[in-house]
Amino acid sequence: MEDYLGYLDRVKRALADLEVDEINPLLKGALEAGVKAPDLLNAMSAGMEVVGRRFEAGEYFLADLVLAGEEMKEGVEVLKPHLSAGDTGGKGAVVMCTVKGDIHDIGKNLVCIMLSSAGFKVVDLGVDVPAEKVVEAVRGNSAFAVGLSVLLTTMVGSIGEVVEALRSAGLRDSVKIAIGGACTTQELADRYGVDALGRDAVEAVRIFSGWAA
Ligand code: B12
Repeated sequence: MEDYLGYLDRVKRALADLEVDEINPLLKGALEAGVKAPDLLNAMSAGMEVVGRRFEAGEYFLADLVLAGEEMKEGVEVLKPHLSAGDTGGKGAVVMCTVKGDIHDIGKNLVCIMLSSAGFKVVDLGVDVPAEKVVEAVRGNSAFAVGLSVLLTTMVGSIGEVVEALRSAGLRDSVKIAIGGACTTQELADRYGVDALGRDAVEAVRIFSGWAA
């Protein structure tokens, strides 16, 4: 048990300290030792939070953030085969994206991975996505829900644009909408009339599973 937690702690610290060459061998070793992939994903996420705090404290710079983002992506590639439970997307389709004007995708990607390993068909539209693209994807995939990632306070208006576009297309009543990301609050969710706010990828799975039931 101590070993198990030890692995998680080392993964978290490797990401937080930007030890680029460490992370992949560490993840592989941990998987071989029987550490579960979702736990490793959470450990990386916790490491990323430390990176965010260090950036805010002026200890890290933008280049460090980019490096951490790359590290995170590479790590996720190692974990991916161990996360998807041979999923068939049987729980229904969810459209995910980062809203227009925002290019942060680390959190969104984590949510996508967790949702698809929970059995959803995830239609990931990427970053900086205009509202019309969301409408098209909902229609084209008969999606029952939309997940919007928003990290920039200046871009919260993009949430309203998606809600409005779905309403104009006559789809708002058949689709649930969740938001998440650093700058989202319950106040914001209420303001734009979205159905849920999720704090992390685990909560995202809980929210969408509740709607799929
Ligand atoms: C990494 C990072 C970057 C990287 C992004 C790399 C990438 N590929 O994503 C780079 C360097 C490119 C970047 C750029 C910028 N960034 Co930046 N960035 C960050 C940082 C440090 C971490 C974000 C992150 O990845 N967190 C880790 C992930 C795992 O967490 P998460 O995103 O919150 O996601 C989790 C949950 O929120 C939730 N979740 C997320 N989405 C969703 C969706 C749904 C539906 C649900 C249910 C849940 C959910 O689940 C996720 C997993 O647990 C944050 C600091 C912070 N505190 O967030 C600043 C931050 C978001 N950035 C900020 C800024 C200002 C910028 C820039 C404008 C900087 C600049 N001057 O150029 C640009 C923006 C460019 C643009 N147009 O988007 C500000 C935003 C301030 C604000 N409130 O508006 C922050 C808060 C930093 C700060 N304090 O100044 N950034």
